[in-house]
Amino acid sequence: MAKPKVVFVLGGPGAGKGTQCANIVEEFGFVHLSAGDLLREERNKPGTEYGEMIETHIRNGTIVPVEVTCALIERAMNNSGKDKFLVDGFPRNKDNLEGWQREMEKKVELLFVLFLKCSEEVCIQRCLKRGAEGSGRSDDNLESLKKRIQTYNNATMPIVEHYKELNLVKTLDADRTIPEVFDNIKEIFKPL
Ligand code: UP5
Ligand code: MG
Repeated sequence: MAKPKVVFVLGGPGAGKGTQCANIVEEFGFVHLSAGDLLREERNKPGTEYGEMIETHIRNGTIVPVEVTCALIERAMNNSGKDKFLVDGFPRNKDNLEGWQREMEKKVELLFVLFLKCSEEVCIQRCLKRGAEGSGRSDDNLESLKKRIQTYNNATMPIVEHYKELNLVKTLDADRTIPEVFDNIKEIFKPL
């Protein structure tokens, strides 16, 4: 059997990863797995041993140990019964990358990394707006956002650079409108 196909979707907080993944699902039939959504879901499960640990990381914009995140991603892949995945917001640091390489790299085919490049100001404004509109996310506040941006610059950008060296990164200007960004995305996904 062919290996499942994976596209990593990376970009700063509020870059539009979730929004564009939803568009890709609709038009190209991928399954969307947001690592952040999987962690929030796990956090909210009654009786989970990880709830507090996950919430502390989310509020502080730091990154949950890969053993937890990678297991959630693998389980969601297996439970879906599908074979094309958008893995959104992962891998975001060296620990994530190494854990993925240990556990998953041989089991899947990584097609490419979709990198939504977005300016810090735009990222912050979008998340603050979402918070003001009642997202309920405990990290959509200025204090958490500053930490999320810092982690993104210090820990996640080196992962993007790692994949750039492997010629696997497709970069998009994500400061633009949702349909403008998606037009570019379509050009990338159509030939697949
Ligand atoms: N919006 C989107 N696109 C727009 C556009 N082009 N123009 C105008 N508005 C646009 O979008 C954010 C908001 O902006 C929405 O209101 C949207 O309508 C609007 P969204 O699509 O949600 O952006 P996204 O990039 O998905 O932003 P998100 O906040 O989800 O990104 P983060 O990477 O910060 O959040 P994530 O959920 O991935 O992670 C949260 C935390 O979980 C992390 O900080 C970390 O603590 C933890 N985590 C881990 O520890 N490990 C992981 O592997 C993953 C997460
Ligand atoms: Mg998201």
